[in-house]
Amino acid sequence: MSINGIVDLRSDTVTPPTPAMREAIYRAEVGDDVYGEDPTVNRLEAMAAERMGKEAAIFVASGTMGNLVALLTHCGRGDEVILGDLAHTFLYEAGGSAALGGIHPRPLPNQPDGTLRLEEIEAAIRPDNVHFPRSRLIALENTHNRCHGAAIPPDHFAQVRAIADRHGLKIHLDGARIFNAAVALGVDVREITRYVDSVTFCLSKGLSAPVGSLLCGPADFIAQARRARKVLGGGMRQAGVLAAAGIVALEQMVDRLAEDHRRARRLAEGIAALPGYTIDLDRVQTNIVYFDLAQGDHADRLALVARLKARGVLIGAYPDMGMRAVTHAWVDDEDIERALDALEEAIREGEARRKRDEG
Ligand code: TLP
Repeated sequence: MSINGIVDLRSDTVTPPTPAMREAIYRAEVGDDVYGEDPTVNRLEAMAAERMGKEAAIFVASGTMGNLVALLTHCGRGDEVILGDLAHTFLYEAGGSAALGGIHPRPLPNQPDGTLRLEEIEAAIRPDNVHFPRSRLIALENTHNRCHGAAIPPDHFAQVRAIADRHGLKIHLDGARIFNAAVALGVDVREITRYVDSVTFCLSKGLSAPVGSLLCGPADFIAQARRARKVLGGGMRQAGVLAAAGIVALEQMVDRLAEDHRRARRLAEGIAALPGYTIDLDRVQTNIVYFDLAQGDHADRLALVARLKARGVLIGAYPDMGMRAVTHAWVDDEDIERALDALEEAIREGEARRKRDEG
């Protein structure tokens, strides 16, 4: 399959729209969404709310915007959000909630399975004291990107909910890949989302839509979120052309995520069988595969990335996380074998070069 002949495993965000999405985009009925008059956006929002088991939903430009709108709606200036130190919201969203909302982050160590320790959450909640920020929100993530795409089971959310209720806190879930979690765990997505007040999920990752995410929650929360989205410049007018692809994503692209997980597993097992790489197979649960070079530093990773690119295979390299490959709808079984062949050849070439340079 591949994208323009390239096996692009850098992320599931690279996915172009499917032919069915392009057709739906072409045919989309549109109106001015800032007036609430885009029928396609309205339909997508209703579908999203229903799928997440929430009263209402709002279409936003990206996962980052969905999380930011959620945090701005839950918290005021000087309020505190408790979240994982490996959370996407903490690491990769440009500090938006602090920069734009004056929201104070309280990072706790993410466990390898993506969870937070319950006793650490409890201990992080501030007593009412003039010296402290007000603890307002707990933000979780599922699947957990930096924790190797871990799918976190519903009982963790039930336990965090009990703590939040005891202290009058809200819970937001960054569910950018919530459908990957539900498919991997074999549960309805609502089994997870029932424990959180708000959830963001992305159409533009494994579901293959070109643009967009949904923030879902109670009707009054979403009404307020519309103001926060407007402040951020996210009122998108005839956004029905984008929402149309999102509707196809929800209708056609959820159940097939199991295929991406199966291919990620095949890729991971293939890498484990190759010399020169290390991988923890137990941590591969969904469509994200982290692995690393058995030897070498980040410059060696970048050299490997370049050798893979020359073979038409794109893979990510991170100074603190090693290498990452993400499967998605535009990667088929053949592409996985092609990637494994390229990984084998590229490491051999690197080895040969090193020997030549040494002697
Ligand atoms: N993740 C991207 C990069 O930003 C790292 C990726 O390639 O995985 N939450 C989670 C858990 C995410 O992984 C991402 C994107 C987002 C939020 C942000 O979504 P977008 O890119 O739509 O703003």
